[in-house]
Amino acid sequence: MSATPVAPLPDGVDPAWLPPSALRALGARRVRVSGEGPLVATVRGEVAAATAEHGGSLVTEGPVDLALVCAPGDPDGEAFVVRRDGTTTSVTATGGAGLLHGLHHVVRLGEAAFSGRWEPRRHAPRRAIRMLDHWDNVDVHPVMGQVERGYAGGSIFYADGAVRADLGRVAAYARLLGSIGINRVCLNNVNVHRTEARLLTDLLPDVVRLAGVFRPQGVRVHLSVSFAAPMTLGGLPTTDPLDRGVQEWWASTTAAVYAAIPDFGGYVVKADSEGQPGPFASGRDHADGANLLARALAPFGGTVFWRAFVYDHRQDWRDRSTDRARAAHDHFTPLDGGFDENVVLQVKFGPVDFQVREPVSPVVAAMPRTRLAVEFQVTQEYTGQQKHVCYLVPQWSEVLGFRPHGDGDAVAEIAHGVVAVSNVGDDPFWTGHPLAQANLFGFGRLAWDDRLAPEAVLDEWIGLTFADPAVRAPLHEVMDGSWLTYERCTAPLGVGFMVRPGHHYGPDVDGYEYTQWGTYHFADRDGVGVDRTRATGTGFTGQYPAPWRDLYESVRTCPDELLLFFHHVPYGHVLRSGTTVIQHVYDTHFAGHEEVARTARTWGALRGRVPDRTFDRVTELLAEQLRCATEWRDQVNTYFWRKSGVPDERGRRIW
Ligand code: GCW
Repeated sequence: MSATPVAPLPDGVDPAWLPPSALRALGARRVRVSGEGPLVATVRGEVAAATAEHGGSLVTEGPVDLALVCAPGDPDGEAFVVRRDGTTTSVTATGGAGLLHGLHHVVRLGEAAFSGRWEPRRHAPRRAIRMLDHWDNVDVHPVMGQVERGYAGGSIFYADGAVRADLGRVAAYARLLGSIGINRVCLNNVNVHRTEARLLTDLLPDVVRLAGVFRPQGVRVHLSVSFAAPMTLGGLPTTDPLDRGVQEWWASTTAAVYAAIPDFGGYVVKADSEGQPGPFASGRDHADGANLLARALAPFGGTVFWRAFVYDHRQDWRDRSTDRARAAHDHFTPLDGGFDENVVLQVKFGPVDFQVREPVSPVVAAMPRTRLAVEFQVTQEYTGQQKHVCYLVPQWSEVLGFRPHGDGDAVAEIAHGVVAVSNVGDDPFWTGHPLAQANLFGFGRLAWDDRLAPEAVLDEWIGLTFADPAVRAPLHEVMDGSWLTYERCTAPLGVGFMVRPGHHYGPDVDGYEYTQWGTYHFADRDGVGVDRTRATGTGFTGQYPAPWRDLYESVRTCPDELLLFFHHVPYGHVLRSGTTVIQHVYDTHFAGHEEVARTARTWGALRGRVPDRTFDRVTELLAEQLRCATEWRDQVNTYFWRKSGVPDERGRRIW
């Protein structure tokens, strides 16, 4: 009856949503854990620690309050059944992973797991692929730092040019991920630099150590690989996917990985994108490229996650015929049906780049014969960089619930997986902003079940994280609507960007307007927005099936929040809401600023109710958020007032 002790939290590190208090209800009970295997040992370790802390006991016989039973059946099963008979609650699963998920289900229920009568219920994840990608570099990159788009310090995996000797922090992270049902992690940046490429070869023994830390939590590890590796690491003269030597190199390299890590998950590839090498160099397409790696992985059950983020990043802003939003669909839909079974095409949720508001990528509906994963950013590159409160679960929930064909399946049902870029670093709070922990938690919960309501997910997070029930209502006030507040403060009506090029923080209305990146708003004295219609624009609306192709095409039916993504309209254009575009810009920026000010006041009342250092950190960051909201308000309003000459009808101060 083995038990794996719970990894101790390194000194000074915040317990996130698993402080000892979160396990109080379970820890006060008599609990039995039956079954064997590494994940059952993890469950037993959790129960041993919780009962030792809270006065209950881990027993092997006699009556119990909670029975956690790993029964014969599919050992890889992730589902569990929870029931209550008389005074005993039981969780039954056929696999260790299912039992671990069941344990954490009970933890989330708290006292409710041990009272009342309820019907037995089976819980199963809505999809098998629930993954976090880390954009961590081994070395500190001169421009991007150690974690690309990381806002929580350095990497928890790497330090001083190598995998850390002490993986205690990683063990604590793995436990957090296991508790929310994340089952795959990619360990390095999709932009694969020189040292990081070697994780696949001579640095592999260190990857073995990392895999060993994630395994007891049911998480398989992946590596981002460079498509050029046969040349850069293997010394071959080509990377051509149809070349025998290249195929053999990938086959033998991959076999060596599996010899060391039998449950290795597979590869993640960013190819022919933003300077990363890919199959285009040999005149091949992305199916050739993806299948090359898929065939190397297939004998071992591995998967290649091939990113669809392919576009021209050296565009001429004068060229109105190229539309970055079109790129993924243009490149990939002709290849539908050409990808091997173990390829997952990883598609960013929107057609451009993780903006606060974008339509759902048309690729999702257009590749029925390809396995797809939808990619989100938990890291807040464009949503406040973990300096601002921005609870993103409502955004992800909306995307996953979107029905590309009007009726029929939602994105959540079409996609085989959901993947997100992690927001974690070596910051004591894990995520820089303590409240950004809710995004990490929420991503896992939504990946498991996209039908969960964002407020309910937040409620779970609050209940686990904070011992004082009085914080619940104010925290909902601070967080529930924070994504929409963020949208009001920043680029209006789906037009996107308006951030400072490079670091992407703070307002800079024209920052990207004359760049090569393909992200423009086209504001002039008469109007603003990008014409992506079939009638007069780039034709992007035509990438959607009915009804959206027509709903987006017409200014009368296009949803307000996406109007400027699809249309260039005069400032006086009247939105479906009844206000003009220009007045909407003013109103939302004044409102967003006021909402941030109110948030700061609501938070201020929590002093003494949350841990002091959490209180202080959030308070400090809210001051920065308010400063930034002021800057956004004044720059955006002033910019559009100067362009349009239309005054605010309420006469508020514009500069
Ligand atoms: O959002 C953009 C980021 C890049 C990132 C790229 C990608 C890893 O600005 O930093 O590179 O997307 O998703 O590949």
